[in-house]
Amino acid sequence: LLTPNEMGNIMEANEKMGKCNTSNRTIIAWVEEQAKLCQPDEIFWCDGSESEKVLLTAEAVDKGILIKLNQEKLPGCYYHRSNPNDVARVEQCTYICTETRDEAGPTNNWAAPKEMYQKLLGLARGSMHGRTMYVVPYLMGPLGSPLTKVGIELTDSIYVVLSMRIMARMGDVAYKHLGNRDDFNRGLHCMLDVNPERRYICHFPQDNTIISVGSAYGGNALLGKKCLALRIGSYLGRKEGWMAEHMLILGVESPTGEKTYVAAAFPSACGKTNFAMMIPPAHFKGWKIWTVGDDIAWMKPGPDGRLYAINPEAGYFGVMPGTNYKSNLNAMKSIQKDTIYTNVALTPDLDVWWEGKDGPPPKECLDWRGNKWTPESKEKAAHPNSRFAAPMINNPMLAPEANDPSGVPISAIIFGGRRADTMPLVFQAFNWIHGVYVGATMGSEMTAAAAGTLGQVRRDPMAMLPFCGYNMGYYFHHWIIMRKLIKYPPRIFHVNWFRKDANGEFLWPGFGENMRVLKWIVDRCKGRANANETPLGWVPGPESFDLGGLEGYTPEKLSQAQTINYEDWRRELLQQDELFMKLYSNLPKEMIFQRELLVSRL
Ligand code: GTP
Ligand code: SPV
Ligand code: MN
Repeated sequence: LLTPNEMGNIMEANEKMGKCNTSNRTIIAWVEEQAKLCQPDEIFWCDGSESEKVLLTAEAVDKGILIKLNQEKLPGCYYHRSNPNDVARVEQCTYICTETRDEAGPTNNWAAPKEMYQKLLGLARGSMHGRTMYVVPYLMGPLGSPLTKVGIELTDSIYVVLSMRIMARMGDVAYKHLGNRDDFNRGLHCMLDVNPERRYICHFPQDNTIISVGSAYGGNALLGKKCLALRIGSYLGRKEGWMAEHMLILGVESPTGEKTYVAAAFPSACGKTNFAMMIPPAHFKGWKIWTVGDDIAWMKPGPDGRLYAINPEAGYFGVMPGTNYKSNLNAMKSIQKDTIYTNVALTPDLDVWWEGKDGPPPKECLDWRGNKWTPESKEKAAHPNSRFAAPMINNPMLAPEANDPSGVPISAIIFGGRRADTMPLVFQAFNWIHGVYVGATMGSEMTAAAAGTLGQVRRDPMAMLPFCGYNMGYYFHHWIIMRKLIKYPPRIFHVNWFRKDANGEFLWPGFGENMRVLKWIVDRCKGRANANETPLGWVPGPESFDLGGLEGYTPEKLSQAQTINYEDWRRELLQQDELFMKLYSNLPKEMIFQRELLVSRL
């Protein structure tokens, strides 16, 4: 690490560092205006350079915001502990501020823009006294892609700046993409006193503006991710004829070199990162899975009539607990360098630990709160929503196409929830509209990714309940409309890795073994696998689902995982109705029709 002296030298050597580095007048005027409001002691304009990273990292370490980890084991890696009250997304403090309440719809918190601006500006006023305001320009999407968007985030958190530089293409590259245009997303992020009482994550889609105060947690504070790429993105997508989705993107390569791309929407902490980085079991010799993205997909019909997807991000903000060399080798390889670990445990030799890591727990360490922890402790050492932020270039199976401005053609869209019962392992929707219905009625148990009740099943349409930036009824309609714009629509599937038997054991081994399900899906898309019709959709025929090499797993267990229990489905239909009733006046009639069809098939 640099001494203050060396740091001074770098500063002197690079006089430009931190100085205004854009000639875009709209940006300069906007930053000045926000600075007048927040009154920081200093404005630091980020350029995304290596020397800037060195300087800001040193400052974060100096201020105790980051702890430098054991550089022999984890080069370039740092440790962060959040305020214990600030560990997850806060849906109850997240608002869509449109002119009318109807535009935000019944599934979002709504506030009138005027009133919310007033409240937020009141909170932001003078809030950066004694602090630095960082100007963080970033791209969501590869340089030069027509889908790519520019955002500028003003923040008084170095942790946010350093995380943004991992998660997005950050720095001068964004000014280059923008040129003299003024259609950038305006993001303001203020730490305030990190008090849940003064925490608001607010979106003003009509102004392309985000204001987030009182939290430094990823989904609340890294404004490019959920706020821009999903909430504002979905709003823009509806206006402009594309889709912003909470989906991973992966490429399946067959032994003959054929590549098939798949996008999958699972709710938060329900397996996207794991699926996107999956390693096929030995039985699938010559098969490879390439990661394009692990959380967000922007999709638009291409000139050849297929649906093309890009991953707007440049890094992975992944769930830490349960990540190990067996469950997710590529994630483990991705976090060995240049990674920020948040809210895991810290060992005496400055290594990190979390529940589910390979090997025995440390005899003693500091837990995510900084308290002494031993294996006898009752509390968890790592927070259940502890996370890593790692650059995607670390992933050995990163698809080169992740940087392709035109994206990848999607053959299948997969929906999936975390369901202990009711939902079979896999089925295929009969057609696009039926698939939209399957996505619209998705249910999933709540996880630690959001503050709230754990384990409760709730409706989470297309895994977008917390992320749809407008009325969910219009969103379903947009999905239906998109069918008309896509000549060769992807096939739609539903999966559930989490079904349990009467003893509470998973009925499906999951993780790498999900390749078996994926293989069937790919084969279906290519017209190579047979299927049986059920009331829910098509399911694998006995010869088309490969259980080879899966020791101790029987076809009986598979059929248990695939069971359609009619009692369960009567209950399921009632639960689906709760969401439909909420959306009643804006629900596309196609959804009601699909429901009637399902009832009659059941
Ligand atoms: P977000 O980053 O919150 O959007 O989550 P994600 O969808 O990327 O979830 P992730 O892949 O990080 O998985 C979250 C949890 O699900 C971890 O605890 C995993 O161990 C567990 N998980 C993932 N895949 C499987 C699976 O196939 N079977 C089982 N049983 N658990 C899984
Ligand atoms: C999720 O909760 O879906 C995440 C983590 O991917 S966060 O970006 O923090 O929202
Ligand atoms: Mn997510």
